[in-house]
Amino acid sequence: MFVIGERINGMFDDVKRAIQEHDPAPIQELARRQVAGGANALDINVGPASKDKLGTMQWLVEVSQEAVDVPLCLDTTNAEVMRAGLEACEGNAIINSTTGEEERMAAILPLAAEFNCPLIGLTIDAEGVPRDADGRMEIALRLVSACMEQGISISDLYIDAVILPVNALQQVPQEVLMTIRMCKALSDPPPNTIIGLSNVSQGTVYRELLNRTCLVMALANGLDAAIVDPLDDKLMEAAIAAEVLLNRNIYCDDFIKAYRK
Ligand code: THG
Repeated sequence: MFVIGERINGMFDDVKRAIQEHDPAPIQELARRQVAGGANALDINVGPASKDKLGTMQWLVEVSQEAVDVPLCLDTTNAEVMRAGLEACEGNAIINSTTGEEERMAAILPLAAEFNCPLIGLTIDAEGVPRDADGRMEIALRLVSACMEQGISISDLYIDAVILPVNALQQVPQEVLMTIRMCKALSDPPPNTIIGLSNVSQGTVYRELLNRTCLVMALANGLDAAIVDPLDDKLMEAAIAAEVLLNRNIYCDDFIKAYRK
């Protein structure tokens, strides 16, 4: 599984405070700890409260890449903020994200082509998140077609079936799991699949238990990547164990130690 660390997000109080105080230390500490915990990339999201979203995105990119060497996953719906983040990236970037709406794809897809980077496509359109897997697949197909038209390789596309809090709509996780499975038959080669895992447990008790159970189920359905909290040891260990059981990693007796750096 390709692990994208979720913690550099202005929705967290510690990150919000660091942004307000313009203090790079907490951001860089989170960057290092997430990579040490197994993150292959870091999500960068300025958060809902940020006034100067463009400047904050650039600053978060600059301070994060001083601390670590992994790709940064730029998490914004705003094309100008996305471009500013991409221009600030010295290394590889991932675009997070576009929806399947025409105007959104028209603004974001050319950036993926110009900066030659992977792209996350949410199965959301003007009506929002579809009720079931079929609705999500319709939008996924639109995203695949649009990428083909723009000359973006489908192996650079990550379809996000949009997991939502299970306490709000309990049937969502199974529709997401089915979408993940169905994506593998969408094209040849198929797009990759991803979820923003922690959404599933927002506002619930036993958050970590729901998160790691959901992640294992998603992996069993073919999930390729996830935006997760890599500081959650039990989550990371469950993912490693699942990948051994799914024959995605070669088995060895001390596999947890072997796979965690
Ligand atoms: N898909 C894609 N990108 C995404 C998401 C997605 N980016 C954002 C989000 N969803 C994934 N990241 C998070 C980060 C934090 C939380 C959930 C998802 C979270 N935060 C606490 C909360 O809301 O309760 C914050 C409170 C706190 O602990 O301080 O749960 O789906 N492509």
